[in-house]
Amino acid sequence: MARSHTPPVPKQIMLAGFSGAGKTTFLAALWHVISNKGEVPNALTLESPPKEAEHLNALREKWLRCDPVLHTELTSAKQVVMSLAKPDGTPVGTVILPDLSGESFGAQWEQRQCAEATATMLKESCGVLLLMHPHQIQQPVRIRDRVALAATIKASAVAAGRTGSTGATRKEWLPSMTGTDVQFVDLLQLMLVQRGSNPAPLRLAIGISAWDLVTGLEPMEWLKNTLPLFHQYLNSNQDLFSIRVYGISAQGGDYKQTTDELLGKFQASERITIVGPDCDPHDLTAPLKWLLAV
Ligand SMILES: Nc1nc2c(ncn2[C@@H]2O[C@H](COP(=O)(O)OP(=O)(O)OP(=O)(O)O)[C@@H](O)[C@H]2O)c(=O)[nH]1
Ligand SMILES: [Mg+2]
Repeated sequence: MARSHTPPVPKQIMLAGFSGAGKTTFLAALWHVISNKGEVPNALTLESPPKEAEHLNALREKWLRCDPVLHTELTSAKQVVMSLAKPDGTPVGTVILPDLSGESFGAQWEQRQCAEATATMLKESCGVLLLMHPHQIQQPVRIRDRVALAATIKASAVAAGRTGSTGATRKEWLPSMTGTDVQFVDLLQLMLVQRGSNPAPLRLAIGISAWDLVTGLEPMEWLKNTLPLFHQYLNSNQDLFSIRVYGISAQGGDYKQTTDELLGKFQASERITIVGPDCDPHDLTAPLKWLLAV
């Protein structure tokens, strides 16, 4: 009797990050690398064209022209399903990469809400690529510093002989003002909740996007210096997370300053820079290979 053959379940990678983290730009450049077999040696390639090729081609056209991609609206989020192969043609499987709006991640912290589709995706993902933009980090303000500042203002008002109200209005605190550190820890805790009793550590690739804006640091050093609480959380939960940190420049530079230089590159993939473990310099598929364990 012939054995029934069940098709393999597509592997899913969650592409996560708050608004402006660089998710769509990453997808545009990734699509260029994946769909131009041989341009970047050792990169994963396409086994068969995806249904969303038109959307991805439109993103790549913008990327090739050095036009910034538009903010992804909540309603325009897309699932990108790609059948990938190793450079020698060995199939790696079907990979689902969602291009979600950063607002759907922000809402989890600000409104304590998680869309059912996002929760399902988290549950079914074999790994997460978490992107963060180095210029979009909100540092927490310490109460100690606030108190010291308030005392200085009061003392100078007294010295100047001013009494009563300074005329300043009190600004209402909003959850969105919370430090990025805290929001990332919360996001990871939510991911763990969605994974339920899965005993394997969650593979987490952290991508610091716009790496061209960072100078003189290794990606892990940047993470430790810039997001100490988040770094400490990852360090103390090594049984829950298996992590790798990458510096990723999917654009290659700030379009306002470097467009001529970027357009002048012999091959468009030379604009891309990625640094981290087991990375060829322009191979944006390196984090995917690690997340997929191929
Ligand atoms: N300098 C530089 N800027 C980048 C790079 N990648 C992305 N950016 C910029 O970062 C900003 C946000 O990029 P997006 O790709 O739209 O980010 P997103 O995560 O998709 O944002 P939402 O759709 O709002 O969730 C844009 O202004 C990009 O031009 C990079 O490699 N270098
Ligand atoms: Mg986007």
